[in-house]
Formats: sequence, C-alpha cells, structure tokens
Amino acid sequence: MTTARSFYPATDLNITAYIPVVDRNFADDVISGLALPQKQLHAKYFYDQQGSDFFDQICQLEEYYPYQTELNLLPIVASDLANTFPTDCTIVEFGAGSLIKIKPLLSAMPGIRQFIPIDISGIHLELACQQLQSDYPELIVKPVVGDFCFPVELPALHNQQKIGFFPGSTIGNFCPAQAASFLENARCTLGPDSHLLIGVDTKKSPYYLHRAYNDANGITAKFNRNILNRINRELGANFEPDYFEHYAFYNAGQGRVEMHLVSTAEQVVDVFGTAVSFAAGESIHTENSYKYTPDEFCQLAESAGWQVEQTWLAEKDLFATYLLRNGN
Ligand code: AVI
Repeated sequence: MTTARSFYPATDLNITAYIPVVDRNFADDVISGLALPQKQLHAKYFYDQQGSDFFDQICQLEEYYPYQTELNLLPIVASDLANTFPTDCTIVEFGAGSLIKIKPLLSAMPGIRQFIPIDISGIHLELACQQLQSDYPELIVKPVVGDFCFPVELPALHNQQKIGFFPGSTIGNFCPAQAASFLENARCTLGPDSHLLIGVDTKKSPYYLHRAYNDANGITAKFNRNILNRINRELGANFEPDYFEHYAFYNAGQGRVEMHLVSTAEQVVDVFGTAVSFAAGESIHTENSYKYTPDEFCQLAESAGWQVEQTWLAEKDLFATYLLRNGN
C-alpha cells in the first residue's frame, strides 16, 4: 500500500479538510519534472481555482463529447442502480469537482444517505458542497480535501454500504500502472464489500478526439497554459505563457491523447531559483488522457482486484460506465 502524504486538518474551513503542510511537494514535482529529458508536469496541478474554472468551461463545449455523453448516460445507470442499492448507502466521489454528475444518482437513488466528495481543490469543493447541500437538504455531506492518488481516510460513516464514484474518465489521466494503483487504493479506501462506479472514455476515431482537445474557442489551450500561470503564482516562477503553444494529438500506439506546451522560442525560465532552459520547439508534456476498449478496461480493473458487475455503453460507444465490486 502506498503511504499517504502528511496532512493536517484545516480548522478554518467548515469542512473535514486536509491540506498539505507545505506545498513543497508541488515545488519538488515541478522542478524534477522540468529536469527530465522530456519535460513534464503532473496533470493534477491543472486544478487550482482558475484551472477548475477553465475545466468547467471545457465541459460546456460542444466538441468535448465525454462530459455530455456521460451526463446523458448517468440517469439510465442510476435507475438500474436504484434496485441494486435500495437503502442506506454512502457515495464516495473521487475528484468531485463541481458536483454535477452526482445529481442524476441522487435524484434516482433515494437510498443514498451520505455523500463524501474528495477533491484536491478546497475552495472549489467548498463552494460546490454549499450549493449541493441547499439542493439536497436531507443529504449528509462530508467533503474531504485531499489527493485521491493515495489512500484517503474517510470520516466516520453511519452505514456500511459504500459506493465509490469516479466519473469523467479521470482515470484516463493516469498511465495504466498508476490507474491500477488508483484502483487498488480505492479498494483500500472503500473497504470490503464496496462497489466502484467509474466512467471511462473509449477508443474511437481520432476525429472526435482531436476536436475534443483542440476546441475552436481555445478554452483547452487556456486550461493547458494556466499550469504555467499557477507555477508563476505559487512558486514565484517567471514563465511567459504566451511563449508556449498548446499542442494536443492522439497517440494511437499508446492509446492516449497527449497535451503539450511547446516553447515558441529559445528561452530560460527561473523556477523557484532553478534556471530551466528551453530550445525553440521543445515541449513540456502536461497531460495524458488514455482511452480504453471495454475489454482493456475490464482487464485493468480485474488486475487491481475488482470484479466487473455491469457495463453501460453510451450511443455510438462514445463512453462507458462500469460497476465494479470489490473482490476482497
Ligand atoms: C479531467 N480529464 C478527464 C480531462 C480529460 O479529458 O483528460 C481533462 C481535460 N484535458 C483537456 N480537456 C479536458
């Protein structure tokens, strides 16, 4: 089992929250990622307040099919699950974001008593929880700010039937080995007899993939560049985001969309006291978004100790949702 990073309770927030003692982890990850021959930044660092807002805008784009496709599938999934989980269950959402996708489950599954959203962006989570609580006053909401890449300690629960929820194909942002380790950690967080409902993007024509990550309004480009703004803001770096171009493409051999920021000039950037040189045309690899056929994903889930109980495929097989059961 991977060890959780050190956290302490943030008592000034009215939520069960854990915030890293220092963001030395962020600084170390950035400096070591930029020292690699292929420079890279971890995609989880996209999601500060500004990055989370850009991601919400991406979800409204017609080109970004995963969001709406999954949202259309969830009411069907939820009405099937209402019979499987009739009473007293707790949903634990990993990477909860704006808490939109939980709503079809809450509306169709009266058995959901408690909701524990886990997200790395504390302010975003707090605002979303306030809104959700006013829409569903009966629901017990216990948010946790934390990094779900590691096992997370859950607050005390009033019941035992736990269903993890990981929509949006966020699992695609991990490489397959990390995805397997996320799935193992989720089994550990959720415990015996739990389930996991997970949304996973499918392999499809690169035509759809290219549009989804290269939208006409340039919102994905702003989302991508915001990671440099965040490093400037939080680590005192001096990136000029305008000197980096958004570049996204489907790498068929690896089965993933890659996002990069390509330096448009030879330049040297000061990052937290370290000089980082860029050749013109050199890129920072900022994100992978793996796509899985149903067979590939079932194999991955089973290798991490889950049994696949049910699969739902959206129209034209554009997206898939799976119900997994902890094999214990
Ligand atoms: C959050 N994640 C699943 C999105 C994706 O599609 O990989 C992030 C994203 N990157 C560019 N557009 C959306």
